[in-house]
Amino acid sequence: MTALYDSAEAPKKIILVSVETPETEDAQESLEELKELCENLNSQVVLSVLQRRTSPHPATFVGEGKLEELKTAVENLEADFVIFDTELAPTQIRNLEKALKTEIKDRTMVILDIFAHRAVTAEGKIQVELARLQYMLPRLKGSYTALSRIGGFNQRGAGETKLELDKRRIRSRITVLKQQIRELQARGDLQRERRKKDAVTTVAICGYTNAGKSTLLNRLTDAGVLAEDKLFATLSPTARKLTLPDKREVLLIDTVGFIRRLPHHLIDAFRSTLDEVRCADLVLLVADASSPEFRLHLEISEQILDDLKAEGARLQVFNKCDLLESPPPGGVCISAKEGKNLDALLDAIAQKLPRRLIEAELLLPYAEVGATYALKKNFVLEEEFCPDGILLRGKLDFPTLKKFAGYVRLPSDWQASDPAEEISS
Ligand SMILES: Nc1nc2c(ncn2[C@@H]2O[C@H](COP(=O)(O)OP(=O)(O)OP(=O)(O)O)[C@@H](O)[C@H]2O)c(=O)[nH]1
Ligand SMILES: [Mg+2]
Repeated sequence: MTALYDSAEAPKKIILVSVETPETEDAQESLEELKELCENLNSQVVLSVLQRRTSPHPATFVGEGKLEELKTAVENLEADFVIFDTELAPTQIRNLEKALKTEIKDRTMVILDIFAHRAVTAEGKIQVELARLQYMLPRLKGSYTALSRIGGFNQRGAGETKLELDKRRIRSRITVLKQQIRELQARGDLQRERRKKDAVTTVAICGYTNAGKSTLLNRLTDAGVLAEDKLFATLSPTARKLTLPDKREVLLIDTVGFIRRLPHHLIDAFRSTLDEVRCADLVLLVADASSPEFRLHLEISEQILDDLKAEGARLQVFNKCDLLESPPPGGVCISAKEGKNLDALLDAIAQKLPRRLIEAELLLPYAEVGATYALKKNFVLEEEFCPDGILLRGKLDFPTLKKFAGYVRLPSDWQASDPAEEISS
């Protein structure tokens, strides 16, 4: 399995193949997307083939006749790869390699190649390596060159014993990587636990790849995150503090993009990254509204969020509205690039975010009595006049709690990590 690169070398010639069945009605759109994925890896698609069948052929994905056509096309067009828009079974790869006499890839492999190429942080690299190895392990026999991109495995001649040895090495590498990922996950859990204790509210920016998520984070917080016109530019989460119009501070988190048929190995391997999304109080579902497919992109993103069991509220954000004549209905329309309508977005975020209320007592000296009016109006349930001040009991939000920190008396059994009662603000 040779990886595709987006380097300066001559583009690889590629033939794309898909099968449309009654179950896969979006085959054409998915094929277009695969083409874009390949072009992100410096490849030139020389032919796209879509076959309609009631179901994919179990042995070769496409039917016999189509296979013959493909064989001729590979020869005539001198294709370097034939890429199938699906996740092929190991035996299908073997059969296809034998029949077409060229290297075979599938959609999962292309996505893994992109991720491998984009991974910069140590965390990203571990996650991608695990996903790749898990994907490759059952496919090793069919494609012996699979190991060429993985460090630490030297390739001598092929052979059953060597293959078994490599498999064992890969398995033990997988065990090591899984352990490292568990540690990352534990670190993430700890961080979230601490945030919860400090009543920090988190907002995750999610959505299809290239929707403008990193651009939005940069625009709102000067984060300086890499934002580029390429798929999966961001793999590791970046968090920055953001102050909302109502003075609340939240943590805004940019993270990995989604795509249809996101390989499940990647979802598993990126669990620690995706935990940020799963646990966020609010998810901003950003879509590129200038794409004719953006409603579908939103649907796919929502589906992935459901699969992840994302807990937070959701807010649809239609980005790139600078490219549109009239804004589409149903979401907050913005232009992250041009900074348009961001005030409305911030207001919508504040409105959607649950306000955490913490039960507390305040012993306010009589000199501070002026503050009681605002407090009583918003939070106070009871008041009592004591010799050294007014004792107020009620539920406060975190900014107020911070403001009056010097006067606050929390109940003795109160713990900051208690799930504070939440109401919609
Ligand atoms: N016209 C226009 N382009 C935008 C806007 N927002 C982002 N872009 C462009 O869209 C491309 C992708 O932006 P990113 O911010 O990297 O997108 P992303 O969602 O973070 O993408 P991944 O990290 O790859 O998932 C870049 O070329 C941006 O300049 C916008 O409001 N209008
Ligand atoms: Mg990004």
